[in-house]
Amino acid sequence: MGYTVAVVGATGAVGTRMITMLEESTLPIDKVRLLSSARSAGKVLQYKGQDIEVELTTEDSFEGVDIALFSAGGSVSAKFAPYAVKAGAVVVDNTSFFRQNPDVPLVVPEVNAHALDAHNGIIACPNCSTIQMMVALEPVRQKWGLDRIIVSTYQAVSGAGQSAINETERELKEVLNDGVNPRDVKADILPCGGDKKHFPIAFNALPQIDVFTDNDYTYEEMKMTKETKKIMEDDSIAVSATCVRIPVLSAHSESVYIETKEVAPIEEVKAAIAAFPGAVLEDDVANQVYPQAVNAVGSRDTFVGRIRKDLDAEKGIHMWVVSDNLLKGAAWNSVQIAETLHERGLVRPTAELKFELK
Ligand code: NAP
Ligand code: 3JN
Repeated sequence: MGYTVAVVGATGAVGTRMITMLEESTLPIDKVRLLSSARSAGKVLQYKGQDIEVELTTEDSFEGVDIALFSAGGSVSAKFAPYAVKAGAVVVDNTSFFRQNPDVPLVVPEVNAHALDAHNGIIACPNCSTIQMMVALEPVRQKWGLDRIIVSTYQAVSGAGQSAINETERELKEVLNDGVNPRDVKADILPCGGDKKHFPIAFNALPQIDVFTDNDYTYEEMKMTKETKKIMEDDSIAVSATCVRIPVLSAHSESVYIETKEVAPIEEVKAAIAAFPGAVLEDDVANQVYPQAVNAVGSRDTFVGRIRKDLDAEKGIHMWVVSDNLLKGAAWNSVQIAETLHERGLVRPTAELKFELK
């Protein structure tokens, strides 16, 4: 007997990639159910060449579901994930809603799969920017320890959903085809749907992803700080992030500076990263080999290069980290969590419901 797998948010930028990742998955799957809001209910999507009608998400949607992948925003997970657990499903949630809940493991399988053992029905998938940084840094942390991380991101617009992709494509066409000055392009979505002002992304770089918090960092930046500490199980690692949106459609790039606890020889750092599952070393500057967003699109791996010593700090190292934000950053990490749960015999109903039914 195989599993019944539900995808909540199946019509979105992440949800459509989840369907592809399930098509390619090693999970034994009998049935896939696709869920959305009333806007897309009734629409037909394909799974392995088979037509599947998208259903409206309700509290009763999860009867008979073994694994539910959620990617429809935090409020949808807050409302419906507990009903999925109550119905006997294991939820892999791709939103931030449960990430800091102490009853919820926050998992990048290559880094902390062991955290799955204690799950209570919901497992959180970290933010895309955190995930790729974890894959690059865990092999370094394991061998030399980590004192601090300073990261600047160069994030693709697909991280902000299908509407941001559409907005970027429209703006680029207006500038390139119609000769509109990028300053005069009308923006409705970016930098962030929930804030007061919107700015063009075409030919621009926006140092705002999500809204600002009280300390002048954005939520995206604070996610990187808090999620790193939880995944690496070490509150003492200092993490400061600057998150920037650039007019790339897919794959996030990151300039990462770290200070290790012990001095780490650069060639050994490269070897440790090259040997780590999910990480690919692309570092040969003599031949101009380094990770690039265009090459990472469609891959599940995280590409790491430009690894070099800081010019002044003995324990300082710089690197460039690139990964497909919709795959390892979201859909693949979620399906990989489901595969890992299956391999460990952890796809099972939860006896005690620890999450509030709203
Ligand atoms: P998107 O392209 O805007 O898609 C949103 C999806 O959610 C659509 O399928 C939409 O269905 C569905 N939805 C919206 N409201 C709903 C409701 N009330 N009930 C059921 N379904 C509903 O967004 P996306 O880029 O795929 O991202 C979706 C969510 O994934 C984000 O909000 C975020 O929480 C999470 N995410 C996480 C990461 C990460 O870093 N791990 C990255 C990106 C996104 P309709 O077609 O019916 O509108
Ligand atoms: O902007 C990006 O590149 C990543 C965005 C992720 C995102 C977008 C909307 C809501 C998230 C997330 O996963 O942290 C959320 C959210 O669930 O808070």
